[in-house]
Amino acid sequence: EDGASAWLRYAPVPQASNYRSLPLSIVALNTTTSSPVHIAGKELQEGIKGILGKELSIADGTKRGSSSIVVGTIDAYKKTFGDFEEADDLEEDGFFLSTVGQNVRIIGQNQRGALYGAFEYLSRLAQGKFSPVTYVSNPHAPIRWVNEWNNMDGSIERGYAGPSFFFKNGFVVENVTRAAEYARLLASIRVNGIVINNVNANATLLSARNIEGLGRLADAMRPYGVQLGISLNFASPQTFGGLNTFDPLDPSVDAWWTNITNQIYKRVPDMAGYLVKANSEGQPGPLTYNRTLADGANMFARATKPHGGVVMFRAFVYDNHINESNWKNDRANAAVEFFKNLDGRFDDNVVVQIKFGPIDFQVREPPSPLFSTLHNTSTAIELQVTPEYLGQNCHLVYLSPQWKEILEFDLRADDKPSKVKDIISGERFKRPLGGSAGVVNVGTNATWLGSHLAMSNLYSYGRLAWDPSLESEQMLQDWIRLTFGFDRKVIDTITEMSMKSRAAYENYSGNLGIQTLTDILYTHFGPNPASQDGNGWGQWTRADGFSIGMDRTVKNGTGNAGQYPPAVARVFENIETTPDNLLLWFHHVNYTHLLKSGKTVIQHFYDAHYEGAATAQTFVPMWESLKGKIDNQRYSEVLFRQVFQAGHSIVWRDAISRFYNNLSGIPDQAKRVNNYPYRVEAEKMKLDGYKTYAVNPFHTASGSMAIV
Ligand code: BDP
Repeated sequence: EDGASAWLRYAPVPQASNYRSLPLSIVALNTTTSSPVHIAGKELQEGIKGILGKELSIADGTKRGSSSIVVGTIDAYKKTFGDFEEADDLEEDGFFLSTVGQNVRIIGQNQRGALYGAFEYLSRLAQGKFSPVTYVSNPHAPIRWVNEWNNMDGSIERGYAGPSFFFKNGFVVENVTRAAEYARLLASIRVNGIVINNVNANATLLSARNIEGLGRLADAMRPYGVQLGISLNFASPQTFGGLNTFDPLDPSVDAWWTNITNQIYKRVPDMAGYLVKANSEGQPGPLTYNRTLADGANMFARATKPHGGVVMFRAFVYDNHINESNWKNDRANAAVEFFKNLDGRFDDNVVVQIKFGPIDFQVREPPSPLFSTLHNTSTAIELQVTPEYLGQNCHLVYLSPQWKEILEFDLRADDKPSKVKDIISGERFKRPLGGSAGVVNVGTNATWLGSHLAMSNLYSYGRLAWDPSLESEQMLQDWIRLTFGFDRKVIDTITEMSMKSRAAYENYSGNLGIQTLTDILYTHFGPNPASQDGNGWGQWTRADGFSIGMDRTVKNGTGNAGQYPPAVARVFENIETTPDNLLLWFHHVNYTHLLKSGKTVIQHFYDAHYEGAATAQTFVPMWESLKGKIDNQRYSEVLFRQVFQAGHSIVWRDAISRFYNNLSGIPDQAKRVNNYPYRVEAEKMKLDGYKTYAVNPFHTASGSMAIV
């Protein structure tokens, strides 16, 4: 198996013969070929054939036989079969599923909901969950989108699974088959929107030829209830439209956007909306003209409003030339500083899309304080499914535990319960819109993400967007059964590896909230702690020979702790109450500072790195124990990645330990750092055709030498 069917394999279930009460036919209450309800009927037919080996006919009439699976919208159902009170609680996109009695009823609040219900029923069957159930399932939030950072030339920013299937050579692709397949995957996890191009957007997306292409893509994804959205380049009226300005308050600019928006909606009448990255990392924006971010966002809001579109305006606004010499400067403060005075000044169809932490998808961050600052503005959380700073799918890192940590965090706004999940749903501050955006970056590689095991992240992203109260392990095991089957050992082993994976990665990369410590200048992949300081990007560690960490206290530091509501601010302001895993995020301490565990910071660094790398070694034999229980292709492709991770975790371990050992001059109590008795250094071997090479940074190879 090459992974292309992901969790929709519809593999036969062993206990299928126990399921005697399967209805005899499928009744889809919509006969239009490209309607989601019709698609749901087809999906049920195909799925049941695979899972239970039974061919069901699809009845095109409106009559329910003596035993059938009925799928349709609540309105269509009532029209055909009369009143139906059981589904009165349905909300937008929600569904009712009942498998009690002779008939299975899958009733959506809308067509999309009916399709979600069909996927839910199939997921139950595929997991051997045959017992009768009746329930309504409604979404936690209306916006459940993915962002795909695809470039027009076909490359993907921070994508690790090959080139784009949306764009090639500057244009939307002709063949949209894979886009439709992806929409099907997304529908099965109840994602309802997709922004297909990079937030660092290219204005040529707005050409007539590309608008036609957007129409093609939207047509391919619409049957799955997935609405298309696009990222915009703020300067388009000037760079693409030929105006001499892109000032959002200039009437000609406003008119230009209205006109282009109308053209797009003419071809894509149900377009989800726009995503905008402005005044961030060199991107143009309203600040160029001394206009506010709200002025910028509202310009797009006005253009999309008549069409029912939303504007996702990113809170990731900062200048990447921050002056490091000023101790008070802090990139983590930027979002609140830029947005706090704009609360209530955004139009109703604007949603501020906030990265989960104050910096940038690091292995551990506190939640962004902006979630608790905006009370009169709709917000969404931005998560990264593509693990840019977390091993780029060459390492196994199951991300759901990290996301849950943020979603369940209680920010105590106005001293009232204020979990992030309830803020982004709109519930806490009574906002009409809100939800999640996951940066996924699938590519043409058959596995979608470049790694079979990484698909648990996409799966759980969609499920959490629908229901953030789900447990990480429960979602993971659903995914394992659907992806690899029922073997107990397979389920237990992949569960154990995945549930240990985030802690392992954190242990051998950046500890105690110091951030991931990847190379910061572009790749964001391997270890390079030195690169964090001495640049304008603001992901600083402020490490010197004696001490380390960003002092973000109000008392002595950058004041960031004070951006949180008082109850939370107190915890982070005080070194005693700050949890160890965020110590260096909020405080600057000596390497000899004692943690709550009784260890010094530096010894914790050493120990954690050895522990994390040791855990990564165990993933290899654990995976090998599944040989013969998983098809050969997926078995060997995963093994390849696990072997790589095992090796790379040692590179991480040694690089970080050596770097801080060198900087602090404090030895490892266990005498492991710089002492590798069993290691054969490549440069010491007899070299035939190779030359030695002094690596930079020095700590990324033992002995600081490599061969090339
Ligand atoms: C950074 C990524 C960069 C993105 C940026 C963003 O390295 O590629 O453009 O985030 O989210 O983490 O805009």
